[in-house]
Amino acid sequence: MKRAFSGVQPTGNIHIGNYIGALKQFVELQNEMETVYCIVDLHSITVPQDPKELKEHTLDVAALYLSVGLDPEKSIIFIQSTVPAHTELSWILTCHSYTGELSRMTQFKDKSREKESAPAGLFTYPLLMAADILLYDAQFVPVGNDQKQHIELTRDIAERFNNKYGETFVVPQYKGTKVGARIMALDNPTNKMSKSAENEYSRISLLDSPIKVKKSIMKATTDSDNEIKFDEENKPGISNLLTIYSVFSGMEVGDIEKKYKGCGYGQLKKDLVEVVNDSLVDIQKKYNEIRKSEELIKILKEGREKAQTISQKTMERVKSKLGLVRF
Ligand code: AQP
Repeated sequence: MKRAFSGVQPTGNIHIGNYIGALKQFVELQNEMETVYCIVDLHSITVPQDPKELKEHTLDVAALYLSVGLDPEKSIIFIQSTVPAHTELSWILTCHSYTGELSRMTQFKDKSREKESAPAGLFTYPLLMAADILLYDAQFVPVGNDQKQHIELTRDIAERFNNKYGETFVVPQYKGTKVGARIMALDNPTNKMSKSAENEYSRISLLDSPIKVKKSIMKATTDSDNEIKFDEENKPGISNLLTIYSVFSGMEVGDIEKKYKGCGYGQLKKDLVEVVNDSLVDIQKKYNEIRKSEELIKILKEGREKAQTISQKTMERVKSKLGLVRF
């Protein structure tokens, strides 16, 4: 049986980029293979977090996992910091990787730019991510394409370890979605949509009100020629809106282009508001039911038990390969 592993940081409201690039794939994969999904709270503390907000956001993400369609009968769902093997393996991998390869990670360069001194955790973050994945013998990692470089690093580390100590880790593969592996910011379609961007209208969060969705889409930056055509290089704004339309409506981009031939951007944007709001209504309804329920904690506890069982087996294998005394 094949297995997929992935996670999302509880750093704020999950946006439609996270949904399209990652969560939507999580749900689809549940029916194809074993799936293990966590809320990566330890990743989020690589930058300062408010403790109260972190707690709330962690449970928010867990509730959103369930609201978008993750089924605890099919997927293991848990909080990263409740399974100690993640940090344990992370240290072992830190001792088997090089500062040179970590210095090449573009996300580290982006996030540490303009900082006089960056937290060490921001630098070693890809090793915690490698540990997350390798603990579960995952063949596939469904993520947005901003994470591709981290998966490559995970592969390199796993192969290096296997070559040195004999077969230990499954070497994982990046699994990207065909449409929407990188959703762009609405106010600047040359940047990726991001939770931490200052302008709240640059993104649509899954818990946004219909009015906020409308404002964000109607304000979205497009070009001036008013032709509805998918051309990421020359028309990134309208191409991004077409991608979002396609994912939420289930229509092919080509069919959307045909539908709006001769129409202006205003019409497309107006209809897109409706398409997105229709989908968010269902997610938000489920979210409001689940978020405060006791069921949520029960699911996370059960997920933790299952994750412990799998990760402990991997740790035993790794420790015995390394010559760490076991009794
Ligand atoms: N714009 C995006 N398009 C497609 N996929 C995306 N992902 C993130 N942004 C986009 C994917 O969402 C998953 C969860 O991301 P994360 O929470 O681990 O952190 P991130 O990638 O750093 O997401 P953000 O929203 O951009 O947060 P901040 O602003 O805090 O950095 C991952 O699979 C990611 O690829």
